[in-house]
Amino acid sequence: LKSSNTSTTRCEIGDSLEEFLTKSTSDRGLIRVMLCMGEALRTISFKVKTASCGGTACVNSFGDEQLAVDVLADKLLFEALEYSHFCKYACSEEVPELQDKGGPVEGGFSVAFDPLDGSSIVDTNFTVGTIFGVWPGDKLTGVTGRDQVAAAMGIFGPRTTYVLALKDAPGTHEFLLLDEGKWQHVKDTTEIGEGKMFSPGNLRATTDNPNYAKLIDYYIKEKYTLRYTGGMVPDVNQIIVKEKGIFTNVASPSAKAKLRLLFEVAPLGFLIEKAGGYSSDGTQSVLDKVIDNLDDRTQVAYGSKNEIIRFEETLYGSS
Ligand code: AHM
Ligand code: MG
Repeated sequence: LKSSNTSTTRCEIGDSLEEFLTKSTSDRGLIRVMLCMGEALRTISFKVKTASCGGTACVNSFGDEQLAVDVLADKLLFEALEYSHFCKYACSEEVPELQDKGGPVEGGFSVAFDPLDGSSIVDTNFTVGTIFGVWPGDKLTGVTGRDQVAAAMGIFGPRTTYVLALKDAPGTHEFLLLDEGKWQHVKDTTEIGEGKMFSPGNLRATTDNPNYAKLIDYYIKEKYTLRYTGGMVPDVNQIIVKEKGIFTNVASPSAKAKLRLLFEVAPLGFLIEKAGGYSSDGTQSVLDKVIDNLDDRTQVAYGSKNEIIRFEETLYGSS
């Protein structure tokens, strides 16, 4: 792995999270934000294992009210950002309003997150995850995904991983949560190659989006392997880990775009593009879309270069 342009030290597989971050960027504030978020992810991973209810608070066998796991994750992430002392505004998909966390504007960051993407599939024991993007200063609107200085996802499956990318360092990097509670650097991804694997979201849109139906027919005819969990975090993570494939979530008049640009699509776009992959809303990279409102939604595809070219050509006849 090549080190960042701000440091001459080589990052190595096996490094701790702190070692990796210190070698990858000289921005102490950003290191602090990423470490604090790592602490929150570790706690969320334990809570996901035992908190049994999604959506609303529930009562345990002792009669105590327990927070639903998505609400708890939300709280832990806001607290971690405040504790970092470098977060100006924090904003969550759960309540899309800016919260002032007291950090500086100059040298500080604003962070948008989806605390627990796929919280409705916790009880079925599917993999779920946290998604977040880090922007410099105090703006989360009027900016694009390309303005991010870092993005990450926490993945709570058979393994707990923290997958992150920094603007200053090449590649997207996977950290594994070890038994002793430390994050260890286990994988770099710098290229997404070609391979017949598809992950098709919002298939109900194929009923009144004939071009999406045509794209899906192509995957079937070409004998692509179907790998879709209904959780965007594991579905996108498999592209980074397997270094191939495509994820689509396409809209139609009757099945509108659901995924949020700020909280989900832009951070995952940053991770995919830093990993050597491509993203598209049908006509352009999702990283070039201006975030006008905190709640903006979009259709999206992530994948290898040729898959994204095919996606754009099939949907709109250009790329
Ligand atoms: P959520 O943020 O409410 O959990 O919804 C996002 C999830 C994504 O993880 C997934 O790709 C998508 O919703 C699936 O949606 P659907 O089941 O409606 O097709
Ligand atoms: Mg979500």
